[in-house]
Amino acid sequence: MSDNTETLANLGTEERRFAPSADFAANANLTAEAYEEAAADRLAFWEKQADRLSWETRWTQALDWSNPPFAKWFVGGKLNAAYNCVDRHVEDGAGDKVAFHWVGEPEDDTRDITYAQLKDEVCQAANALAELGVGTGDRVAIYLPMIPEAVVAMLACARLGAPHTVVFGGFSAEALSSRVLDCGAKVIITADGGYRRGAASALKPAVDEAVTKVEAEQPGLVEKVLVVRRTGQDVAWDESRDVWWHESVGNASTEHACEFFDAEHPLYVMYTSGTTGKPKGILHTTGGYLTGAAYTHWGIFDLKPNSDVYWCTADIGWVTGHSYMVYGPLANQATSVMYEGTPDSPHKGRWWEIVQKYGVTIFYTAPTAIRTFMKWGDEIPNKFDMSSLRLLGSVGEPINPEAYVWYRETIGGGRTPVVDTWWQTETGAIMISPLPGVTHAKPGSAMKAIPGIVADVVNDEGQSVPDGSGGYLVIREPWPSMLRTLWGDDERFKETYWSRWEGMYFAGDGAKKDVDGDVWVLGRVDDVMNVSGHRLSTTEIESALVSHPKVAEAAVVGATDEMTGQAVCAFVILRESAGDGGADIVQELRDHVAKEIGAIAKPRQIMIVPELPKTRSGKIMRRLLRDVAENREVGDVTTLADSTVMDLIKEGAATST
Ligand code: 6R9
Repeated sequence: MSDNTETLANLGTEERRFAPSADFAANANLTAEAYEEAAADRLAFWEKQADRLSWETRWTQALDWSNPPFAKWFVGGKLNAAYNCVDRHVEDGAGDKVAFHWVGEPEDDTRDITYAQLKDEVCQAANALAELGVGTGDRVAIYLPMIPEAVVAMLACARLGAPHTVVFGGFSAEALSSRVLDCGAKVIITADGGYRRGAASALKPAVDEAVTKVEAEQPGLVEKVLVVRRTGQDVAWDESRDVWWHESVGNASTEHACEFFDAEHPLYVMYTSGTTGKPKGILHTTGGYLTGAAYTHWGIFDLKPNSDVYWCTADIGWVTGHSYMVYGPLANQATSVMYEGTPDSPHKGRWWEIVQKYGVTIFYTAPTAIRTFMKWGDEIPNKFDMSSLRLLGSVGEPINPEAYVWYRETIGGGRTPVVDTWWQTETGAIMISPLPGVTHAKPGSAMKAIPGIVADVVNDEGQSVPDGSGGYLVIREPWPSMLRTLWGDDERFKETYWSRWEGMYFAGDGAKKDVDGDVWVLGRVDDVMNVSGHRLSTTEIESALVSHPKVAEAAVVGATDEMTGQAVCAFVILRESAGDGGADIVQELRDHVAKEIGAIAKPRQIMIVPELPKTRSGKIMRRLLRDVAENREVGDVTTLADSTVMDLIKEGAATST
């Protein structure tokens, strides 16, 4: 990436800065001193963070890095993750405190769950799972909608030392079976169905199909399927295998003595989605992971456990749902909102209505959602009182500066810091982010590695690039919540993340350091296009397009081009207020990109489309757009949240180029 400095120079010239208010800064959990403290003695800093947890046996060594890249953190320490998330808060007298305000998709279907109730349910589920034969080290697959039982199931597994693998409820039977086979899960926890956009949709048939597939490959692997009755719809039933949750968990004792496990005991396996090839089972272990989740949730979200109401909109089947809906907030004794449905059901103001009703103070979502709300227009959020909000977060993709500013102004009322948090399934917890009480944030930049993390941007040779240049984003030192390996595949772990440069973790993102040394994540390196020998970032052009007042959302891909190597192809969703954009919309947008970035970045082709293809975790699947741009048969769409969008896009593309 050494030849790209001239084009990348356009990114990061953002002049706007958003500083926290004096009041926010004065009361912030994390202060600027933390950078110095961590730089002076990184391991001591992490040991201090590990002290946020309750340990049955204290560790003897903070880090064992004698066999890199296989790290051991808090060596010799013993703890139980579920105890840390639930029991200890009840023991501390917080049993009556609400852990979750659960909001079901049907409007009157809500439930407040206190820490004491959560403890009882987790104990019951742990007893029931033990009864079904789940012991320490056994794997359990969880395939559930966003209902409280999903959290209970995860914590019950953690309590037993049985690593869970949560599979997003929208994934197919195929995806479920491949994950069950890969990690060898003996029990699957599921539901009859869930609610989506006002209707019950079945889940159990996908599990039945998955079990049939698993049986064909590894007979007898799946011993039991534990089924939550959520919708009451009819289900096929296998008497020898299927067990109702309300019968087994419902009748189990609320007393369960927990065992304490080694800090490095596996906590969960999370499969990464959206890419081709066999899914990668990212393994997280107990002590380090929980330390990372608790520390970042406390520091980056500035959590005040006795006054905040925190809401992370991620699905539990995604790593963000693990670290910032379950483990981080519960370890910190937070009160959270958990919502089952989609943002537009039964109306497009549902999220803001929930913010108003529960007085949400901290809100964490993804850029794709923010851009969708931008498209729907300000009138919708403006109808609700959201003055309780004091901090906003973003994760999952680079956030375009315009979306950032809209989020801060329209949702945050111009008062809330916005933390743009960069991290990955593999990193377990936030790595690069503004500190909400310290950083003068730039819209579009994740800013700096948080205290305790040593990140850098390097060139092809692995050398640190100077400020003002682009390259590859790497992490130079191990950190507690790092993945420990890929489930059952140490070689692939080494090869995938650690082989490019000696001693550095690299997981595929390109980034730029601006003149101040702040980091701008450019997206996956395979999203970096090469047009006539110039490297252009898809994100940079998308941001330019989104900064046009008629544009709500844009996705850019590099399509093979005989003349230029790659050519820029853009797919654009217009804001509702822009109507059809007018007869000259394509020319107008091309000129706008030329003005914002330079003629080199002018899209060869701009297609006005009604939707973009996204994975269930909200990432745009550029691979599919590339198929359209290159006039190819569209490839595998099984990981799309809605597989019909490709038809809409192809129609749109045919009429608008
Ligand atoms: C947490 C999560 C990881 C990839 C990552 C990067 C992209 C995430 C980002 C971001 C720019 C941010 N990403 N956060 N890019 N700015 N704030 O999303 O995990 O699903 O594993 O995705 O997402 O490309 O490499 P995961």
